Amino acid sequence: MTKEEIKKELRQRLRDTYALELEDAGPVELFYSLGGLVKAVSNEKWQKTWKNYLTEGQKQVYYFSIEFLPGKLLKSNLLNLGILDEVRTTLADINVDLEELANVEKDMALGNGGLGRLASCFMDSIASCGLPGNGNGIRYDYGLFKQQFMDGYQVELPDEWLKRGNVWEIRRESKACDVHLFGNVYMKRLANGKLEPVEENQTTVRAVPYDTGMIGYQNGIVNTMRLWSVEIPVSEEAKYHNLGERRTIEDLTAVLYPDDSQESGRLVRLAQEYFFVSAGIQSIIRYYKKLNLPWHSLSEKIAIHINDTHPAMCVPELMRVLMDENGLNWEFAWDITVKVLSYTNHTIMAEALEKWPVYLMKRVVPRIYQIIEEIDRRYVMSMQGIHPQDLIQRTRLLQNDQIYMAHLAIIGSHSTNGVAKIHSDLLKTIVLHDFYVVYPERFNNKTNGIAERRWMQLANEPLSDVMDELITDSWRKAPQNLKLLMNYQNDEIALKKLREAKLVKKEELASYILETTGIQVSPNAIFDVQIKRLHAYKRQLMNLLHILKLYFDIKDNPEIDLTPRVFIFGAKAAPSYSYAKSIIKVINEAADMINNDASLQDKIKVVFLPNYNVSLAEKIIPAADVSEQISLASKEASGTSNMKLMLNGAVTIATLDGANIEIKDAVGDDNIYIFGLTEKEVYNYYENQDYSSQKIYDEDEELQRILDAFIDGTIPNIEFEGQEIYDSLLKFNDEYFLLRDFHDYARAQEQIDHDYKDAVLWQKKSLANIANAGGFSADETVKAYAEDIWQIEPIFAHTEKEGTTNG
Ligand code: CR1
Repeated sequence: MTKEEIKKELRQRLRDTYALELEDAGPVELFYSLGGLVKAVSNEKWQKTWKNYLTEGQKQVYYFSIEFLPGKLLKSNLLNLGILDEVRTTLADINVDLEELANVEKDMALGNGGLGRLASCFMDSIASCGLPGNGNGIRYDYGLFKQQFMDGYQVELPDEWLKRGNVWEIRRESKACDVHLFGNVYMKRLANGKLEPVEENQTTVRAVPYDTGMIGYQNGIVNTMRLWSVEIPVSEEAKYHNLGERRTIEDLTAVLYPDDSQESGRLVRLAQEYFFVSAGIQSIIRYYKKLNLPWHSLSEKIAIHINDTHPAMCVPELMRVLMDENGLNWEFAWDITVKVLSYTNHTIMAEALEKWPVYLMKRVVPRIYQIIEEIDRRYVMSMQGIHPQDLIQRTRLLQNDQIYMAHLAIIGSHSTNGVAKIHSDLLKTIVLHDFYVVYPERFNNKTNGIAERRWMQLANEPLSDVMDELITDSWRKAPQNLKLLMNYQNDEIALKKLREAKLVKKEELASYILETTGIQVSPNAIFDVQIKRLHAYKRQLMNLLHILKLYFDIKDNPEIDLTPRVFIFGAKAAPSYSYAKSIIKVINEAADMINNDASLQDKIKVVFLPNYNVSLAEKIIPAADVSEQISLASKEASGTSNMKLMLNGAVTIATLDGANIEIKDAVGDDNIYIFGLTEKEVYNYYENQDYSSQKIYDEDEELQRILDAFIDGTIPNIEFEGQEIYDSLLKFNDEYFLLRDFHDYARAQEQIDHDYKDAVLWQKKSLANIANAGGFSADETVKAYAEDIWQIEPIFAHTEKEGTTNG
């Protein structure tokens, strides 16, 4: 598209939709008009892509996830379509700033954290690698809550992301389907002697899909993310003349459960899970039937991925559709189901491993429960004589009137993977060891990855420009090529350029901090960043303990030689997770105390930025010098902010946990700061039960002073929260070993303080991090899924073989 064409199109759209001339339009009208234009450009490719999949009979994967966190899409779509620069300069010609338009868009925040963002990085990478893959999820009316602080407390406001409408989606009413909930089911004997399930008194809801194009990076591919929204079917409307009853149905897809740690136990959540699973499976089978192939070929055309256990009902639902709706027998349907499905585990935290009470499952999806019971019965039967009784009992689906959803996903699929090497090993050796004994061939590792396009090309243009200059722009298509940067490790001019690029982003963040919080920070200070969900195991509190240590150090010795540091936090706490909310409150109060104490001479500052989300991450990450990855070893399955921060040249301070270990291997010991207990040492404590935080406290004056600050009035306004935290660390024996790891953490921090003073030394470390981040590209991750688990091929490879080109 030429500049003139872009202008002409924009003018036309502004007139048609808003009755406005270009000159009179505001950012909102301009954003929607530009969005419409972008959509028109990508729709053509979208249509070609899906028609191509259909005619070529390509095997496709469907990635089922209850969360997707795409963030804003305007710039990402422009980048991937290859028209970002043209559009930016065209707008500049008419005195419009693309950034201002981009800011109009609301973040699509249909997820809580890492799991949802991973799903969206995968969508970007799947399309960018030319892989035939689609997302399947829920179109929540309200995304993750908007976080504000009032008197230091987190308050949760509704996220009205759809208020102005969503330019990217297409409502596809013709692809809607019915989903049945509740009622009862019994088995009826037919004339031929067969048993057939009869379902009665069900509630039927309509699942309407909204499709969003997932645009590949400059390759002509546009895949589909399909999100389902609930509606009352026209045929049922009369039943819901009562407005209250209407609402109960419409509420099914109203909100995202803002809780990634505790299973909410709510009926609506279970109904949500079944809703998007059933709609997704039905639409896939409808598509498959168009291909006119025998059932045994299903697994050659379709792969379905279960992202964490929330979509685990894919197992019984696919069985139901194959048997009840298409007449297949159990054995045949089971064989197909296992071949089609695969599952990723994202956590070993017990509270996040879903278990549903039998009574609830029976009530919400009675037929699905029947199938689950039968899967359980057959599993137990098939293992008799092969495995010991106690193992069979531990691995079955039904235990203590509960359904173990991870067991369902493992038994009903052909692949179970963890998300980093250590995590996958822990699954095999400890958490899912019994299953590893039963199905060793099903277990594998796929270390998480990130979409460099968003986290470097879009989020950090100054750094991207330096890259182009130093190593040419080949890294934009092939992130592995970032490695070439290693050639500049001893090039002082290159190092200086990298430092200057970082400074630009630090200045931008400093202005943002001033605007949003009123806190003045110096871009010359170390920007030390911890951004992730607020959770005890992630140990934001240990970060605070160290900040308090520095506070006392300065108080005791105002002349102390500290490199000025700004500690930056971004984190939302689940609304029901009161301990996490208390941590937010104490960090905010400590921040106030520190930021307003002139005697500290700005040596340390603490900033808790509200409403951490994808867009805020794009502001913080490029400005970070230090990346805090300090979870208790064994608890963080992988982490992905660690990869994004590394890519942007932050140096990591970390425990040997999740993907930190692989980051350490990639950058080398000199370019990362490792501290703390190892996973083995943690498990030793569990085994020997000999950890005593009280003992550590009693023998350690420094820790006494720091912990006492929570209850002796040193930190103001935290009478309740301070006591709660103090008790968690002493009375309740410090579940995540903060006191045990504290001094080693402080030692590593002191080393950072020291090393940062040597600008060249530091910049070398930073460079090594950028250069070695290519290995954590989600492109590599999804290619590994495609080859090992889904058995799907890129469309290019396919079309090349056929000798055709692809537009
Ligand atoms: C893990 O805690 C991981 C992401 C994506 C999270 C985090 O370490 O990077 O998944 N797990 O794999 C999760 O949200 C419900 O579980």
